[in-house]
Amino acid sequence: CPYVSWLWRGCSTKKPLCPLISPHLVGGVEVETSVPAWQTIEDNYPMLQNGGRYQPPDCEARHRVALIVPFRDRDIHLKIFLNNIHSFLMRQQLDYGIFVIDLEESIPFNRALLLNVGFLEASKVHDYQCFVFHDVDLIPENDHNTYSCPEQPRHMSVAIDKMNYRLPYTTIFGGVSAMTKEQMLTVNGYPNKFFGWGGEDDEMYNRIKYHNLTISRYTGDVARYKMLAHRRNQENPRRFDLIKSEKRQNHSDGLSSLEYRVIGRVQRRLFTYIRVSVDQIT
Ligand code: UDH
Ligand code: NGS
Repeated sequence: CPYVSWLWRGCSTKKPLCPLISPHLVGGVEVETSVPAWQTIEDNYPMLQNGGRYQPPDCEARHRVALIVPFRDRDIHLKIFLNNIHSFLMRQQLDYGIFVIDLEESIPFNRALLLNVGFLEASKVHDYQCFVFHDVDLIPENDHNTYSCPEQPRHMSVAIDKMNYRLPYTTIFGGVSAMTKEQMLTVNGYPNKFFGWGGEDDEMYNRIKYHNLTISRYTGDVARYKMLAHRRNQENPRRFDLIKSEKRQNHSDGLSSLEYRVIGRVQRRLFTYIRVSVDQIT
């Protein structure tokens, strides 16, 4: 703290607020699809704190954002995702952390439950205001697609290359979506009972609507994503019945009824890894 400023104004170490529009944005970005070694990716990001956390060095971020990635056995996708997403988020001058949430393999995959776990676990380590629920196979192609949370829940993966950059249906809320802490608490998070593929995002859409919220979106020229190749997982044959029964029960299964055990937690340079187990809920 310079002597003169200390004498006249008191010394403050507080950084100025980051500008409304980051000067580091470049617009369209070429997705890097090579699959480097873990060490190589880590070496690309010496500025990260352990657990995949970052704050802009020269200004106070306007948004504190946790990225929650549901995960099972997609290491190649995870490497490509992290190798691209860190530089993308840094250019947006966010205070962010990346949380990769995995489920014990004896239990059928449950994307929605893992998103709830990620929300709760990330909230324990930092005062995140905004949660971006992010499939590992979607890589953003334009950094004007700001990872922040507006007034209404935001569906972010509007235009995906594999879908000819068209929205498949207007109420879709899967892929990548952002909600504030308050919105997540209002809707009681995601449902916990959707084991297997499909329906959990439609159920979240129903919750959003039930609570008089609406979905917001950036335009498709900005909210563009590349989808990494993978096979379709086993569909959950019960998903339509589950959606109906959630409606009957006023969407009450969620954060408030979630029970899980953390069976592994590792703070890696590029992300926080949390592995959980649950009893299969019917
Ligand atoms: N996930 C895993 N492992 C799994 C299943 C799901 O990590 O075994 C996670 C991952 O973050 C993934 C997300 O859950 O991105 C959603 O699962 P998904 O990618 O299987 O579901 P999606 O609806 O599948 O994206 C669309 C199938 C498109 C197939 C196109 C074939 N050409
Ligand atoms: C719907 C699923 C959603 C899923 C979406 C993906 O049919 O969970 O497909 O659409 N809903 C149900 O199965 C009830 S896609 O992007 O592949 O066109 O997210």
